[in-house]
Amino acid sequence: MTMYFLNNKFIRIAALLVFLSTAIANKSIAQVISQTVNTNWLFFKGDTSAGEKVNWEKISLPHSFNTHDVMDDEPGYYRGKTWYKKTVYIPGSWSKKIVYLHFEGANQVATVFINGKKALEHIGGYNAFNVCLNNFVNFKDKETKAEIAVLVDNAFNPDIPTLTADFTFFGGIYRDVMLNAYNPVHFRADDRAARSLYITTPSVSASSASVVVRGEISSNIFTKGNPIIVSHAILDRESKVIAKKEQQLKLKGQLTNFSTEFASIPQPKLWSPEEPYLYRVISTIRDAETKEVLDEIVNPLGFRWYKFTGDKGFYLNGKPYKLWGASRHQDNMLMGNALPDALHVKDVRLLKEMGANFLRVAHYPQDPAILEACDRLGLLTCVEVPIVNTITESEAFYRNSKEMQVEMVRQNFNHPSVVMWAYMNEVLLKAPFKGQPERQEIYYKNVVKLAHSIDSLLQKEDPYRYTMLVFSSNYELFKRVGLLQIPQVVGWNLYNGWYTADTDKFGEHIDRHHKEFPQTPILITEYGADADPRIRSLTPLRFDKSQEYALFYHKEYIKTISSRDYVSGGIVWNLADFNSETREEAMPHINNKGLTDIYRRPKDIYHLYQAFLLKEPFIRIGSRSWKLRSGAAEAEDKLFCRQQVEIYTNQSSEITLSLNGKILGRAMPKNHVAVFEVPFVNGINQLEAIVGGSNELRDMVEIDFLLQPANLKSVVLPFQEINVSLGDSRYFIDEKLQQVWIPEKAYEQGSWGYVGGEVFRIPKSKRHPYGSDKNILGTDYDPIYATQRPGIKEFRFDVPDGKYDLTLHFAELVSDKKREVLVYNLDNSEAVAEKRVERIFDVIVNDVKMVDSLGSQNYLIPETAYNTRLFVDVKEGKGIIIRFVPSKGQAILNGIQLRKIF
Ligand code: GCB
Ligand code: CA
Repeated sequence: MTMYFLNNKFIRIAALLVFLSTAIANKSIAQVISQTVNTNWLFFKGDTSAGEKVNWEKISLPHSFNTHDVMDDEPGYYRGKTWYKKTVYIPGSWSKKIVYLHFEGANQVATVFINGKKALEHIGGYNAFNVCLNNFVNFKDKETKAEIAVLVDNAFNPDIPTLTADFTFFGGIYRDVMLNAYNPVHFRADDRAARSLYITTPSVSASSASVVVRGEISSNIFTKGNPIIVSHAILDRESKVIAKKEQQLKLKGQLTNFSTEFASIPQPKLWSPEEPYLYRVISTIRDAETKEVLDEIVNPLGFRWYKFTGDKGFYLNGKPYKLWGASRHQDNMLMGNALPDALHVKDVRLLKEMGANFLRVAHYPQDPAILEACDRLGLLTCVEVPIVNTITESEAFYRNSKEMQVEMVRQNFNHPSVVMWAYMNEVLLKAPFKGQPERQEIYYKNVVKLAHSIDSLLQKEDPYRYTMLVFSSNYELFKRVGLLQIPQVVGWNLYNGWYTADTDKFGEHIDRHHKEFPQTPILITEYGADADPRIRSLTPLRFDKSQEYALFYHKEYIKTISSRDYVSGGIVWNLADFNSETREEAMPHINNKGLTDIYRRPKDIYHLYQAFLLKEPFIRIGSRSWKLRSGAAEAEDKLFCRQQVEIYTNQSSEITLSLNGKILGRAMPKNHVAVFEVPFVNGINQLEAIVGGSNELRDMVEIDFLLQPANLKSVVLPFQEINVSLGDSRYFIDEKLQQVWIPEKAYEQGSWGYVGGEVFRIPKSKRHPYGSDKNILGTDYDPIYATQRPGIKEFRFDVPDGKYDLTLHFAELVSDKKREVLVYNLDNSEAVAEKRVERIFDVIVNDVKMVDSLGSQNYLIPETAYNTRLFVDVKEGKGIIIRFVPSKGQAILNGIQLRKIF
């Protein structure tokens, strides 16, 4: 008996083991296999059929073919056909699977060939697309090869947004490519390349939330009529199942719909930027008979409710909530748009660490890693399609625009961070048909018609989120044609104080809109000022590209936005400096409006926002990246130079600043900023700022100051070197050479400076206070060469005797080269035609004609840098006198450097 029982028990245990192991085996079958196929691709830049004998380059994805040609001095970059190819291996164990090749994005038209057959053409550079391999490959029980070739073309195409914009249309397969293997019965994988499973939360409150999960299941004709069970489990952060629903369905053949509602989840933990609590929804398909798991998907779920209002701005989870954040482009220095996920995530972190709560994913949908990070780290977002500046009045353009919109919504649907979909950016900025008013009215009508149809399409695709259209400053026009009245939220990109004078006009603009349309919610979707990370100024001016002007500008905007309840928030343009190939000015090809530079190193404005936004105690000494400084000693016996330093903090008590261990003074922060005059000494200056009593906070920086002697013959402070930018009132920091350029000044006895001439200004320029706005070719030191002193008579240095290294820098800034109106020029002024100037002059150094007949006939090629180094022996206490003697036109000088050798 005992024996029998034992045996029986043994059998039962054995049976259980068998059952468990098959259950585990079934589970593992259910796991969707999703793997990247990024390595070992072959690439060819050019127009050839796949397989032709050409030199293929070995590359890995993500890949762009415009990483370097967007930075060189040649205008334009490659926009045309390229080929990518790769052999993909389908293992024998996948012979019964449905296998998709999934592209996260390729710019901008991709045609995929599988084993030589055209499988798909996808239009648009910023959404995913996929192709089912089963239609082209005969899977076998042993490994099967598939030859993949992709024709990627980023040529201008009038039927495809974006047509023109202030960013670069990098071509390439620049995001991940995956192989995804499913069972024949699976959640649909080709709903515009999205998995067809859409989660909404129709009602959420602190006490209860509802959840609806709907979608489609794909299967084949052989499974028609088979019963399946679709279940959805909601798990909290601890992976505890808090709700579960299942429904039994019969497969209909190719597609079977499902929809499940969780009517009430009690006391949901809410998602917010401060507490981004994520639940997970695990959705499963099982065979109703065998209970075998056929497919399973996990999605994030966040419970939050929100509204945009006309009078009180945005509300999150029942409370007024001001949005602060930035827009973001997806490129990086010399990488184009081809970034590994880690760099995408890093950007989201940067924004989060600034204290922001909002990311505008501009001007196009970005890598999936972005929204995943926003869900996880807590940032609200909006995503938009890249209809920028203009449209084409063609059926194809309308169709492509709408198709992009649908792809965007479906592919990014299950992200709690997304609260808005947007669809046009400054769309009347470059309206065609200038001078044909009647034709232009028709164009406006077509834009309005497209806007209407996109807006209603969006509301149909996703009734739970807001629609937004983003406008530039031309209020009258947008209102008159009726565009302003279409979206649920109006986004304003306003640059008063940048492209146009006067920051005060910003407040007036939005107040007017609010007065005329009090019901319409307003978000400031863009504002910003260029700040070249190398340029500093103690006398900042609009368009001088200095970090200091950007600070002034942002302080003004923060004030205006935060003092108006009706404004939903302020979104800075842009998180980081980004590539815009057509740009010229101080840093050609780069838009410098970032809160960080293109390498993601924070600028001062980033720290200003930290002080303004962060909740945890914060203090930072401003201009921390201005570590190399220079200036003249106040007097021969006053061996210091006073310059201003700002301290940023969110504390409201007194700040103490000390220099090299000695207390300099105390100041109360006003609007998060305390200002100190620091008497910098020659060499290392250690600054330390301290705030607070018991919870003391401190910050320290070391600044290397090159103090110029007041009298160059000084023995206590001997002259070493000096770098001066002519026609300039800024400082230029050259980190590579560890040099600082300082602004020009007029000559004073005992010191240095120019004699004669005037500051170069662009005739009739409404923007640049001085200097040229051109890309100076052959140099990275554009700011030095773009400023100049025409008519200069002399430059003098009253240096002591010795041997000197003297470098003179010149660039002809005037030319008759025809210039295009720059795409990004928001003040819409035309390029002014110039007449070429002729000049010839000698440079005479201490009575020796060292440069004979420099001029337009030899080295002074318009818009091109020219410099020459000379060696000077100074004797008999005469110092250096450089005379510029013209024989035709005026002499010029753009920069000068002097270094004592011994
Ligand atoms: C804008 C555009 C953005 C530009 C920005 C600028 O209004 O929306 O794409 O980059 O201005 O910096 O000019
Ligand atoms: Ca200069």
